[in-house]
Amino acid sequence: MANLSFIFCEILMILATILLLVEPVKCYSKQHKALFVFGDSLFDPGNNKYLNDTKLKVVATMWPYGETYFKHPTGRVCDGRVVPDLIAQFAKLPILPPYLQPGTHRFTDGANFASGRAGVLSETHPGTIQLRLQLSYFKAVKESLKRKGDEKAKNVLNDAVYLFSIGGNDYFSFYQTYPNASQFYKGKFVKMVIANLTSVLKEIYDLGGRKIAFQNVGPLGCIPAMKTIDPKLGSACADEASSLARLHNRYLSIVLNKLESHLAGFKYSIFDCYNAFGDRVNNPSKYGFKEGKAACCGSGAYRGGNCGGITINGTKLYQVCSNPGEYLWFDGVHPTESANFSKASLEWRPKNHRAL
Ligand SMILES: *[C@@H]1O[C@H](CO)[C@@H](O)[C@H](O)[C@H]1NC(C)=O
Ligand SMILES: *[C@@H]1O[C@H](CO)[C@@H](O)[C@H](O)[C@H]1NC(C)=O
Ligand SMILES: *[C@@H]1O[C@H](CO)[C@@H](O)[C@H](O)[C@H]1NC(C)=O
Ligand SMILES: *[C@@H]1O[C@H](CO)[C@@H](O)[C@H](O)[C@H]1NC(C)=O
Ligand SMILES: CC(=O)N[C@H]1CO[C@H](CO)[C@@H](O)[C@@H]1O
Repeated sequence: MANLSFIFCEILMILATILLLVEPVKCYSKQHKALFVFGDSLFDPGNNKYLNDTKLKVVATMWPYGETYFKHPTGRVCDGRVVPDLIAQFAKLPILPPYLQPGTHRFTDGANFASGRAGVLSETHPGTIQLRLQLSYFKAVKESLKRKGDEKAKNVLNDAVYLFSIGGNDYFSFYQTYPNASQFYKGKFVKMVIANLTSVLKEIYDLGGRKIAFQNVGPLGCIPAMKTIDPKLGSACADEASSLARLHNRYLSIVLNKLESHLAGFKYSIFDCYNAFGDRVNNPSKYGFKEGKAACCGSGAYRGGNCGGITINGTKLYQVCSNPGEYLWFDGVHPTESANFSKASLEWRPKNHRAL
């Protein structure tokens, strides 16, 4: 099944907007802040189109991906904009192009390195831009900014917001390989993912990054794809998969808290995607959705598979809903653009966040 991970990011969007805009504007600089984006398909604006691996390339380059906003497939695994696009628009920044897109880039706006199917660990879907490779691209961006002057580069990097959505693919792969792993083994795996993630965060700090905004891992067991993979689930979620996300999220907040107390100037914020999304799956109408369990596009139980897949003699093997705005999920794994910011201000609960 396709790219994994998760999100529901309306709240993160608002949060990051607040981070970008509310901080007092320094008088010497009229420039907006940069946004650096690390992550998986939930944040990928089309980087995978430029990968060498053809299997990874084709994902989301077919209709109906892109139908709502861009009117053509862009490589985003969504009907419209993904979260970093919306955050950029909120913050009056241009939408960041994929980092791998050929041509010149204005890195003073930031860069988006996210890659569908990517994970924290290099073993997770090799061929994607896994987190360490994203970090090496960020280092190259820093070098490029330094050509405009060290001080300038330092200011851009210190003031920037670093957005993350990562981990879902590591756990989805782990779950598919070891559906019945023991508590001990699950704990070991989560600790390994977190240790790798922590070392990347420390390097970003050493390179000048200060403000980190995380979307935590969503309820993996509740994606429509899970119901297609295991039809016995019916409308229920696969709790074994979600339990990995819960464990990861618990460690993630501990680690970020530790980093904040040890590293001068380090600040973070977590959008609790797990609970925000879990609640929408079960109570879609509370949030203005008609359908929280089945996807808009796909085949099989709950349309969990094969969105945008092959056509045989003119007949598609999947169905597409006519109003993605009524659905929480666009395909078996990814939310619709409508899982968007409209109600975000109501949902934003400051107690769940640490304002940057
Ligand atoms: C694709 O392959 C070329 C040639 O091996 C290599 O230079 C390039 O870095 C690769 N691109 C990516 C995104 O891995
Ligand atoms: C995992 O455990 C469940 C019951 O808890 C069982 O039905 C299933 O067959 C097991 N799967 C594997 C691959 O062992
Ligand atoms: C990162 O993950 C690899 C497996 O991909 C593991 O061997 C290594 O020990 C981890 N690194 C850290 C710092 O934990
Ligand atoms: C597609 O159409 C051709 C010609 O009508 C036919 O020979 C072929 O069997 C069809 N393929 C499938 C998979 O239905
Ligand atoms: C479900 C939902 O809230 N959809 C909204 C998403 O945002 C657009 C505006 O960008 C609204 O028109 C939708 O109603």
